[in-house]
Amino acid sequence: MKRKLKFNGLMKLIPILIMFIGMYTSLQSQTPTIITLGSGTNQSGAYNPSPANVFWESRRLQFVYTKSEINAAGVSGPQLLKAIAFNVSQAADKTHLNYEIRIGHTTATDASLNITTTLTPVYSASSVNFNSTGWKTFTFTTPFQWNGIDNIVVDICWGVNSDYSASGQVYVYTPEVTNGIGYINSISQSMCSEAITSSMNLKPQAKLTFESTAPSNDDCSGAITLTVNNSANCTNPTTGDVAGATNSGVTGCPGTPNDDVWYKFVATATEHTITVVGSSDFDAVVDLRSGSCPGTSITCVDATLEGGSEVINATGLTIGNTYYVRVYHYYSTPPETTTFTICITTPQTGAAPVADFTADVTTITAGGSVTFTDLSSNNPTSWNWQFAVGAPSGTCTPATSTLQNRTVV
Ligand SMILES: [Ca+2]
Ligand SMILES: [Ca+2]
Repeated sequence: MKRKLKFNGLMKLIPILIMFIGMYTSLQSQTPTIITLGSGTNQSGAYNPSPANVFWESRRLQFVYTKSEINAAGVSGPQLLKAIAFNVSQAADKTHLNYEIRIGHTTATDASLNITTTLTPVYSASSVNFNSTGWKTFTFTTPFQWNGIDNIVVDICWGVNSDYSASGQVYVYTPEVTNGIGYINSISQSMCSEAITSSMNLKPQAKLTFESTAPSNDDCSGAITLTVNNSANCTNPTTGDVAGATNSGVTGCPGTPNDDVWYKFVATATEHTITVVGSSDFDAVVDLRSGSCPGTSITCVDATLEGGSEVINATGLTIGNTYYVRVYHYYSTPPETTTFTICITTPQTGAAPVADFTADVTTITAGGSVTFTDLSSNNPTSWNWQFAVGAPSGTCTPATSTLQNRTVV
């Protein structure tokens, strides 16, 4: 009896623990993630290049944070990079003028060469002071959309400052990183457009603030409604995108669903065809589900590779019921192209349509109207109504119609 009670208590605890873990995971995906890159007590030096140094009136700097070190710190892209902070070890006693931070994607892993990639301006200020030690944060006016694939180059320039001194240091990677920072200096003109010419082993420690860019249909509750095509032709495809999507915690299909997105449709026939066509690098996995969110899997398909078409021929559907479709990229690493198209069509069974209809009233007076509603089976694609008045004979308006449903006077 005692063992049984203990067992029951444990069984109650497990769902509560699972609930808390679930809440924590969903909260985590909504809030910014701040990671710290680099550690140790090495400093950049009173004369050397760093984001805080004021020994030269104008400087341009470049340094690279790699995808692998960002991933290792717990962030997988694509994500929005919203802020960067540097750990000031010695305050600068002069002011930086015209301070610019630009960010770009690069395959370079260090600053040994001038990096010529497209740079996005993310922060600009007419003056900046590194007048105290500790973390100095720059919150971007334009966040940078990191693709999650390339490394990130940070490009900083300023000047021309009105004065200089041998001050302004930051903590750098310890042990030192070869070619950790690239630079070019001037005492008299802005270096912002000049190519980097030199490098030192002084990669600044940094805190990067990322934010998830999850799409609205990242979870089942945000499933996007799809238009059902009533023929076998797809005239209303919907374009989807898994960029920024996260794991919805639903298992049971092939591959890694760490970027699944959700759709839903209302069955208008007992059979529908679901077709998902991946873009060039997108290897789709498609999961058809019934019931309330997240539902129960009816079937998964994963018959083709990148850029292929995945097709589910669903049968035995209940007309009027809502079905969910989950789509994701097979691999755990993000695809280079994140989009696909999805379409719901209605196969034509080959059986001839059987005409049937209903009318809202069966007895009317002269001048009254009747609404006829189509009840034909086997998915007719066209209609041809002929309306006439019996005894005493007369005419209807209209006398004929090709609409599916029609009101007649
Ligand atoms: Ca998801
Ligand atoms: Ca596939």
